[in-house]
Amino acid sequence: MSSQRAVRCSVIRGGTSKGLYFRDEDLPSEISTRDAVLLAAMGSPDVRQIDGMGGAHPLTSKVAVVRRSSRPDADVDYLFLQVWPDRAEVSDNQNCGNLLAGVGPFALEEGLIPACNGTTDVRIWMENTQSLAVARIQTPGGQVCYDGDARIDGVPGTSAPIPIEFLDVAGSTCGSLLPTGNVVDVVEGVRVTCIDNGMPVVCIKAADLGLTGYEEPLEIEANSPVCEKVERIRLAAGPLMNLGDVTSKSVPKMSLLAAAQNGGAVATRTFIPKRVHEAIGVFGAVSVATACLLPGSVANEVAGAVGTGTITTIDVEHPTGYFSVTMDVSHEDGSLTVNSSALLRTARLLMRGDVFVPSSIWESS
Ligand code: NQM
Repeated sequence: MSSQRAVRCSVIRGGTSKGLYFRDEDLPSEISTRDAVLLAAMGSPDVRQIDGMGGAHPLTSKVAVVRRSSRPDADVDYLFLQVWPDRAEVSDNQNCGNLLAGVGPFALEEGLIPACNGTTDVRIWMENTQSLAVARIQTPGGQVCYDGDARIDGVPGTSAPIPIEFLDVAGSTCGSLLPTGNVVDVVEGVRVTCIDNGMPVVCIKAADLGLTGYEEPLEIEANSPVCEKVERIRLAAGPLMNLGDVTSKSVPKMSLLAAAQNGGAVATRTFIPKRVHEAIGVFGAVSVATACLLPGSVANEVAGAVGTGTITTIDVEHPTGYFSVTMDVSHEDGSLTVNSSALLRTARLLMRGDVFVPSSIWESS
């Protein structure tokens, strides 16, 4: 028997992240063995992930597991798994809207669903948050096309556009859009807005932590007093947001807000939750954009009067540009209902083949 086992997978850049995409049937069904295989595939735990495929950052140490869906309203099921670079842990407690962008192309390339001539709408059941997304993939002649003129900040060049729509992500992790029941809470002496429109996020004014909100991510990561304060707020906010003890969880994300600098609604620096994002996560941006529309929220105080119409586009600024979220909302008696959200991503298939893991790990179960 060979000492290494080949596991079929693809490497795809999805939005501003990158990960390994597996068909569900190609991974062990037993979860602890599956996680051991994924840790070995990525080279975790090791800050450099030198013995695996991971890119030594949470944004490049991600996994998508995809299968044909048995749901009548979906084509495929997508499970997102975060493989931590520096610890032997694989977690399913958050969704990832960036890897989501690669799910449609992967499903089509793998023949899990047929492609139309022109564009193909792929209905994706997001298992982590038990909610649906529809991604429109360019498929001229029935082939996935990656070339195009769509540009997203945080990725060089241009690619084929992948518009994605969400109908029902409000409260998908915490149970409600405002999980604490309040628009504003005071946590560890700091005013915050806790929100979940696809991702649990705590919005904080950067100025309340002594920052401008325009610092570079590495500069913020080097500021230990700020990082410690943000983590204390996160640990206290977790149970208030129905997330329980979040010590070793990747949620909630912590978004520090300041007045927009480049014509957007708000500027962000987002802890995910220990590293500071070079951009902002997809559902992170959707949640911050929603908070901007919420009268009385910390984000609304920073953003001012934005998006007064029913269908409105909010540009969330981040360290490498901005992220546009288009939202269909209704306001009634000061409360906000989100009917749908839509945004643009791109993706590109980078590699298809086998990743090798020690056979002993696969056989460990
Ligand atoms: O919020 C980073 C990313 C993400 C997740 C994060 C994401 C999302 O940029 O939907 O996309 O962990 O916040 O990929």
